Amino acid sequence: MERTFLMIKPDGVQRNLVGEVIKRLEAKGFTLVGLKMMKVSRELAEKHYDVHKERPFFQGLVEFIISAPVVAMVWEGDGVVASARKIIGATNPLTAEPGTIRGDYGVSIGRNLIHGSDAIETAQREVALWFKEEELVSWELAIGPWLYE
Ligand code: DAT
Ligand code: MG
Repeated sequence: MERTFLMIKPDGVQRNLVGEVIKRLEAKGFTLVGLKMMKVSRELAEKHYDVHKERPFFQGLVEFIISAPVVAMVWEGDGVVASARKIIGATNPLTAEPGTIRGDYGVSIGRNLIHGSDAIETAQREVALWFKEEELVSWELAIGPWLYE
């Protein structure tokens, strides 16, 4: 089953949006299979954002991610990688559509509340980077037949 990695960034935690984010993904019908609050180490933040290491915002981004706790999550479901990106919205909250998390709650690109894996291969890498296998719980939604034909 497809899985994606989502992280509520320090601003999302400080703004008390943890419940709101989880609510949206749960209500959609995806399954939460991993969840932990953590202070992120510099090493992990740098690895996570490795693709951006040459960008001018990289250092500030890493400092921000390690500045306060985050909530790391793994969600499961058919098409969850792309669908979660839609629920999250565009990178810049000012252009993100209303109805998306960033579109509803954010005003600046450096405070866009949440991270979501951008492709299936990225998701596999990020899930493995953030979670140990034993921290992930496979379980079946009892309402499965009411979600999937
Ligand atoms: P996304 O988080 O939508 O996948 P990304 O991978 O392009 O976006 O960038 C990772 C994060 O880096 C993004 O969530 C916020 C920050 N960021 C991106 N572009 C930025 C910019 N021009 N200025 C400041 N921060 C930026
Ligand atoms: Mg990205």
